[in-house]
Amino acid sequence: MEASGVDVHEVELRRIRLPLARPFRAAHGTVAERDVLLVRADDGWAECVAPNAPTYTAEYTDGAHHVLRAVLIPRLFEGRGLEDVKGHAMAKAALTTAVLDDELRRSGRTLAEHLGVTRETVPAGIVLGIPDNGSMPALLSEAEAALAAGYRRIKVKVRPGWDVQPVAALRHHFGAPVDLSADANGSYTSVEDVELLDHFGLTMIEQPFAADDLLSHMACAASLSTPVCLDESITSAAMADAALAVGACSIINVKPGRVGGIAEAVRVHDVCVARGVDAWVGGMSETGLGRTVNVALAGLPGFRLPGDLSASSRWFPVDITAPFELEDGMLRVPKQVELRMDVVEAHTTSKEVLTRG
Ligand code: NPG
Repeated sequence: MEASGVDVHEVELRRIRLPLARPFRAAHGTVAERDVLLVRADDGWAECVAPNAPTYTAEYTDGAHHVLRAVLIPRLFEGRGLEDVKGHAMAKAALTTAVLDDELRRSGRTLAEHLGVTRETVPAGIVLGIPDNGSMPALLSEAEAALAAGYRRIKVKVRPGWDVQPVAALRHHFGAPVDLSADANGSYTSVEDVELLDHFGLTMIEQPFAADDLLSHMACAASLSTPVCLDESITSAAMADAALAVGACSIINVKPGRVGGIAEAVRVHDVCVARGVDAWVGGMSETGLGRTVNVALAGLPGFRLPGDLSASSRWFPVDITAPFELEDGMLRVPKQVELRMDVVEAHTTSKEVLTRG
């Protein structure tokens, strides 16, 4: 499953700046454009999902760029594994995914084929950020447009002070059948505050407490009837197994970048299947390149809930691949994806190539 990279001759690190369709605000900050690090290993490409700033987890674009250049790529060229390097999951994921993409291109296979995915489409879900000035009409009209577009699930970003009111408004406005979740990105410090969200028939409450606060998640999962989902806390298959074993959550959000690559993401999926719990694929406002990985992965049978998998236009007016589009609330599992090199070039802010030997 893990790509070896023994044959890779050169690795390119390219930074591009892509404006978002509109600023996105969550408990971990506001982003108006993405500073994306693209990694090319010979003919294979991957997107490093590290955000601009280290406010979601510790990783961020400049840090990932540095560790790739100074540590990970030299190790790849020396034929040493990346396992001895602690942390830096998103940087490792980008490099191993680029190497895998190179191997798949050479063997003419798609990522879905590599993963054994046979589903042709996966359900799409959308995330609504915290609107400017906490405007409720703005939130409701965004949700309205999302449902009209066919999204199968709505997730709303919450934080203390922006929680009960938006969740109640969405539930009241759209009624019980709408699949609604809330994501706190670790912004709560008391179980009582999270309990206020327990009366709206949410499909889940995601990551109410800090990533390392498993005890509060256990207390929360025990006291709420709404299922608790973990995102930032789940850094590996072992953590997923542990969090489920101690009852810190009953649903897991899987992001290949957050867990260190596609192979580990599959292992997290397998842990969820073995424990019979629901899982879904998260998103990090990826370009079409990262979205390709997420949508293919979401085709695995254990991903039974709609993920944070949106049409490209939700995030980018101009994307670096052909855009993903909704088809009756579903996204098509991609075949081979080509980069639009003219768009990549037009948005490039830096480029460097490291060569073996
Ligand atoms: O649909 O791609 C998407 C974005 C989903 O809200 C989303 N992601 O906290 O999970 C998150 C959040 C995120 C975005 C995290 C960017 C980090 C970076």
